[in-house]
Amino acid sequence: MESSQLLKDRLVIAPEVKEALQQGKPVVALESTIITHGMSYPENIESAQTSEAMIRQEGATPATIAVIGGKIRVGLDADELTYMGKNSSIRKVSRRDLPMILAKELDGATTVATTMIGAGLAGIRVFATGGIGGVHRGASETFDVSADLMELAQTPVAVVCAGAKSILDIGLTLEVLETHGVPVVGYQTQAFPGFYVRDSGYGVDDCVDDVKEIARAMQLKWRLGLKGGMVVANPIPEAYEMDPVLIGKSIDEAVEAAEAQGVRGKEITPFILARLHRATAGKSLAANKQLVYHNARVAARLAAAYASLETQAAD
Ligand code: PSU
Ligand code: MN
Repeated sequence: MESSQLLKDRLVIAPEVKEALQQGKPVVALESTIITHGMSYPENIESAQTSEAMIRQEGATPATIAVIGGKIRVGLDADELTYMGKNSSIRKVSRRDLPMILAKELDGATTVATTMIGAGLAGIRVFATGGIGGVHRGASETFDVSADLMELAQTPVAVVCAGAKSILDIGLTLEVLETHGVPVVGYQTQAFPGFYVRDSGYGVDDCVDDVKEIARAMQLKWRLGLKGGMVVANPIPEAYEMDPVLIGKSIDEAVEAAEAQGVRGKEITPFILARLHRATAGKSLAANKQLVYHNARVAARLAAAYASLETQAAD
């Protein structure tokens, strides 16, 4: 089979998303691991639907990405979204898992890495999520470095996120991004955000106040043939920020519990997230939702700015 036919077969772009892309309108990708492994039912569906609604409010088209029945779906309808949200047994699929999941025609929840792959194949350049994966604490022993970072090094998608949780080693995560040539831009902030908190204690390379400037950098990067993505770090709104000391303590405890219980590999991130939500009596979940909504809004504005630059260039 011709490779283009094979791709057509395995990459199913929802009609609404396809039309928006063909017309050069803004589209924002969303991941599905946050639905299956990042939050539990029914909050996961509520959060996914609200994120899509935020993107629409800003005049862009949302495209939640997931693998269903061995096809990469770009843009889910309400039933598909509910299906993902209700099936916590769906596998978390990162780059290395994708070939077998497709070959076996299974379902899979896409991480930041695989969502970037789907977005890249579909021609979507902006993606909103909560936090990216990174270098785990103790990685010098475990080698646990999220495939998200290597994806950012090679796939041309800008990822709007609230930084990364301190379940990770933020300093090492930023080092790896630097090594791989991934720009880390702070949106209206000098500090690299720490997910639940606005400042992780680390800085960003550049602070940008206007999404147009980020769009310009994306366009230049890709026109110059510099491969890979960008991290757009967008801090949680002040009103929803958590107490750094309290959340820091809960995170330390969750990381220790994961270690003590021998949780390994791809199970670590979901284990820690679920434990945190319980330990904070849902406060971390509430913050998590709000920061995702904020990222969705900023991503939609960025996608609009980028789409408008690209249409001007085409005229
Ligand atoms: N960080 C979060 N929430 C999440 C994730 C990360 O704050 O839900 C998910 C994302 O899908 C991310 C993945 O791509 O976890 C990273 O997993 P790992 O550390 O196993 O690479
Ligand atoms: Mn890992």
